[in-house]
Amino acid sequence: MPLPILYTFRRCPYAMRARLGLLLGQRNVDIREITLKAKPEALLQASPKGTVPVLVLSDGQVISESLEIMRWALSSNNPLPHAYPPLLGQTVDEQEQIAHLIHQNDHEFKPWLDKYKYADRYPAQSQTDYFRSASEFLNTLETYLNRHRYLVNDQLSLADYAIVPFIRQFNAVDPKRDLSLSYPRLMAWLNELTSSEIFTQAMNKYVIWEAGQSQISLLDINVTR
Ligand SMILES: N[C@@H](CCC(=O)N[C@@H](CS)C(=O)NCC(=O)O)C(=O)O
Repeated sequence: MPLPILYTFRRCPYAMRARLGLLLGQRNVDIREITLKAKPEALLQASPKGTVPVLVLSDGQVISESLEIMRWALSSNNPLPHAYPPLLGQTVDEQEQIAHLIHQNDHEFKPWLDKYKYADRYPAQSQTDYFRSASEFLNTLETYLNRHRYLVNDQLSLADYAIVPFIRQFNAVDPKRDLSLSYPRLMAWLNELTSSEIFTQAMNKYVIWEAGQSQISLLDINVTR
């Protein structure tokens, strides 16, 4: 049975989210690292909208949303389902909180993050204004982390893994700005998650895929290091 294929781009936080989900679920995939400037034909054929990540399952089914890839990776037909209820939320309330936080990240925070990161392309407001607008989400996360160790409760959930690549990107925009002064809990959370083994594994660098290249499997990290 061929492995599912993951089209991915290391600098894309959505793609990192998918890679984290697949690692959490211990789902092996054939990694195809791409660049957005030269998207391979095979990716566009699988998913004409042309965003990454895209997962092409062995039966041809295509999943082209990062959160759905995470959920697929942690779904109940997984060989280790007992490990996942805490990640997916154990109560309806937790499940709703996870979905709500990720929705806020993707639809409110991410557009501000892009403007803050590429402020020169968005001259309507200053970079400081974009920083301020984006910070509203950081305030929300800091409040949650004041209540418990991780975003939803004292255990890591899908929300932590789905959001951390975006906070990492935000924090990297201006290394001179010390976010730990205003967001001490959030920055401690960021450090903890980004120094974890699974994150390091997700950030592994791969050569850009070319048609005909031999398979590189996500779980076989010795091949890729
Ligand atoms: N909602 C999508 C968003 C994915 C997305 O926007 N990815 C960006 C890269 S971070 C992309 O592929 N953009 C296409 C392009 O820039 O051509 C998901 O969650 O997977």
